[in-house]
Amino acid sequence: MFVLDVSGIGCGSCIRKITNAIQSLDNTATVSVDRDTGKVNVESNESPERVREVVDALGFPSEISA
Ligand SMILES: [Cu+2]
Repeated sequence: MFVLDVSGIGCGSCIRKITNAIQSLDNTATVSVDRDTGKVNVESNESPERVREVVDALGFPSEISA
């Protein structure tokens, strides 16, 4: 499991977009988004950097959480 710090999550539609994008990269991924903190927990065999790029490309600036 890894965590991304994601900016700009405003509503449920943002959460769906992010979840769908990660799951189209890895359809076995489990994604859980905390809108208040911007923390996105990801269970995936994809690398954190790859997932971060996908989220970033959607227009949500993101960092891999330390
Ligand atoms: Cu939104």
